[in-house]
Amino acid sequence: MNREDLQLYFIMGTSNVCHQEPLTVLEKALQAGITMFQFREKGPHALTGLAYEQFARQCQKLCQHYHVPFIINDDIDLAVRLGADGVHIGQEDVHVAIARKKIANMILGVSVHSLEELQTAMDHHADYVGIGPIFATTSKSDAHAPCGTNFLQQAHKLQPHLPIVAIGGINCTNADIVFQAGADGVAVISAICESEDIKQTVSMFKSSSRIKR
Ligand code: 3NM
Repeated sequence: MNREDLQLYFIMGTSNVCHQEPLTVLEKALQAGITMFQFREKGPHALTGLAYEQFARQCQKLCQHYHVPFIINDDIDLAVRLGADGVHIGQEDVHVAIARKKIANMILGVSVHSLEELQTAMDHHADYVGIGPIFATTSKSDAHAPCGTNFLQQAHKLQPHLPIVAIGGINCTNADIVFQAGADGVAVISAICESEDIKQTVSMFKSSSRIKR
């Protein structure tokens, strides 16, 4: 994985999309130039069983067509079964060491909220870390309180070679703040799922990323 892959990291599940077909939204986002995709099927109405796996496979096929890494949230077994490009985990869900063991050659992304969690992610060779929520978000029911950019700045200074993606409440107008704070990329759900013009939204994010320090 290159750190450039994190530039505009789109995350989606069926519950994040209301007015269009989820696969249509994903394809528009891929056409517009997202650089990474995370399959995150969560929430009370999330697909399960066969429908869940079929939807994951359809998302994977689209990502492969556009040569964009396909990452699965939390479900390591599904990622292995599908031959996904990687997995993203929260440290409260599964221990990083266990995840790394199961997916030795795949991309491993890990959420970190403290210096201790950052060290654990480093110790077990996470390929990138996710830091957030930077701003308030309504897309994750159990999100921590917004943390602003201080921890992001601190993590970037301590580990300048570690790829970092910022997440939580990020949109076209505040993305420049997180790029300036040292993020390699922004991970977004609602900014793209709720966009009326995905192509324009993606290009606005991409111009924000050019001001990275
Ligand atoms: N993880 P939006 S915040 C999936 O802080 C997720 O770890 C977060 O959605 C974290 O771009 C979040 O709509 C939701 O705010 C991001």
